[in-house]
Amino acid sequence: MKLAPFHPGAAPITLAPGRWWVFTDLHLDPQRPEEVDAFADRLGSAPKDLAGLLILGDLFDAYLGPEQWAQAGYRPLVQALQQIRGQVVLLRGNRDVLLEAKDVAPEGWQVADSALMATSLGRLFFSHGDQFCLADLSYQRLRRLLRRPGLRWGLRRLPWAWRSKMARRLRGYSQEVVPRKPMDAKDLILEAVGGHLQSLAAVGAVLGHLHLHRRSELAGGRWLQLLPAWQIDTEAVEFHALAESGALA
Ligand SMILES: [Mn+2]
Repeated sequence: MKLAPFHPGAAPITLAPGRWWVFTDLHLDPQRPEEVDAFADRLGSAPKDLAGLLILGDLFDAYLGPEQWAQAGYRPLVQALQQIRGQVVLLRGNRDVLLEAKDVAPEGWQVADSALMATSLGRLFFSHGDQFCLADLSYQRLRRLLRRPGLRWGLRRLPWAWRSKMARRLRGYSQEVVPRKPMDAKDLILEAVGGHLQSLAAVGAVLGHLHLHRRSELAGGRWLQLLPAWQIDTEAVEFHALAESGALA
């Protein structure tokens, strides 16, 4: 099987100690306001002592640019994020690949591609996960293209209507009807996940993207946990972060 080369991308950020709430693949869209409201309500029940909220990508069904945060349909989401007392960390998915740190910096929220957390289990790696889907060669080509700064700069400056049309084309018909259907897991290369964990001295990876709930054991006692796509009744997955010991880089 021919595989695309793995690109680790920017270095992961490190998550602060304390309780973290994790969600992935919400695919929120103002066309489905009941879902935006349901997620906002869920965030409204966040514990007061939360260290942070971590979204593993695809918060949006499509992120077209910073204007989106001001859209009326997303107001409940924005207000709920503003109420979170801890940090808000948004990891980029393939549907919100155009998200930039500066878009949410005024709110004090962070944007990254991946994050590390020290836990009692060992160090955990969090990311969207599409970077490991190396058997999908055409997708990996598109993914690299969409991460070129010049192209991103240009796309973000296209008229809004053009960007909306492009997003609809990229989604395709079936995805539009079933936005969170499970994806083909054979594209995810477990060896690439294991190798990346080893390079980060991490024991486990927690990823989304495939919309599957699945645990895989990897070489060297390492493991991969895939989290399923959010649904209206999905509760947060909670992790407890410890302070990184001096021994960890
Ligand atoms: Mn995805």
